Amino acid sequence: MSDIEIKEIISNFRAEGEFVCAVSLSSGHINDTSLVTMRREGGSEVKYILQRINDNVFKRPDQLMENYVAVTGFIRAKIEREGGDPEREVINVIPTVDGAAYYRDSEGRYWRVLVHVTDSVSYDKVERPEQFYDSAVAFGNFQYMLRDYPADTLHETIVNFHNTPDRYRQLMEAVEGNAAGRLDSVKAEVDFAMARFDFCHTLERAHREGRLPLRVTHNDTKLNNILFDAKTGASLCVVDLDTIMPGYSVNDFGDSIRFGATTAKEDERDLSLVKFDIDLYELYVKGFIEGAKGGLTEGELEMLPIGAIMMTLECGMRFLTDYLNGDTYFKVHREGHNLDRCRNQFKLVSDMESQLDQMREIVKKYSNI
Ligand code: GN1
Ligand code: MG
Repeated sequence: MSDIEIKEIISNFRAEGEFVCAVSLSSGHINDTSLVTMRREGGSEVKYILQRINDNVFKRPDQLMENYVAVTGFIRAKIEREGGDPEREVINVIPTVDGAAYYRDSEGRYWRVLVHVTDSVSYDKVERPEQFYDSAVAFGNFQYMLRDYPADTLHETIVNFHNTPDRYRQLMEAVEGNAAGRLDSVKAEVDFAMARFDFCHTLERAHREGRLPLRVTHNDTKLNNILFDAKTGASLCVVDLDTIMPGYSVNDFGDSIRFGATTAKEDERDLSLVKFDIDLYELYVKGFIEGAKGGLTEGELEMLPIGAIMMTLECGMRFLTDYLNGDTYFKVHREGHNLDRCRNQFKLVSDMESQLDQMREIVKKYSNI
């Protein structure tokens, strides 16, 4: 997007200062994000995050922003009460000049502006083990902070988002449709998923049987959705709140393990470099349980390892589905990108399955189940 376009869009928000420049940030798979620099009178600079909300993925951006504002407001009030720093420990939404949470341009596109947290960084891969531990405490604490949030007032921004049986069904539909004509090249991956049809139902079953409660969950707990302080290295806040919905805590746990407890990035093609890292898993278990401050039930603790396998399998199936559909959902940056991501995730699933007993032992070590 051009600077001129960005300048015009941001002028509709209560952002301070005059537009200086914008750079595009490309790590997300869904929304388009730019970092915009503005200059205040007097010369000091202030930075904002401008995002175009992907309304192909999020059908109701208005509801999404309603969740966003309500949840960040709820967290901010708690931080203020506890004497924290509400500028750095929670994301702040800049309203439009009319006081709305998002702006709709003449082409019908949806935009939002967030305050950029100064001197903050995020990581696509664990660089130091402590980062992963800190992110675990942060996500565990996020769960804890929202424990008394009225979950039934939240909109379901993507229906059935982490409903694994439904993701399986979507995969079978994509296999059936073979829209991009790629089915022949992914027989092994489809078989891999089909062999786990029954497993896909494990969490839904546990929920029906009363062993897994519904919580307010983040649903995209990747390491790169945590901001760290660039100077001290401490974790600051949880970002990317688009998919906050009622869900299972074990899935929030599991998505972090999928993305972080591995020896390679999510799209590494050389599978000999992709291994489940059980030491990082252990660090995360410790941090998540600590961060949740005793708030997890016995059933939840027992099912943490299953959550890890489930989220990894589900994500792999989603990548495979998108590959079969012709890459219509996730942003791709090279030929076969979604298939590479799928194979990477399935390799991790196999690793975790073979270490399930150890994964369970580790949970026992840090909890009293
Ligand atoms: C997407 O937008 P981003 O990159 O944080 C996706 C997640 C996937 C993830 C895989 C709304 O997250 O569910 O786990 O890619 N978000 C949505 O990296 O589908
Ligand atoms: Mg993200």
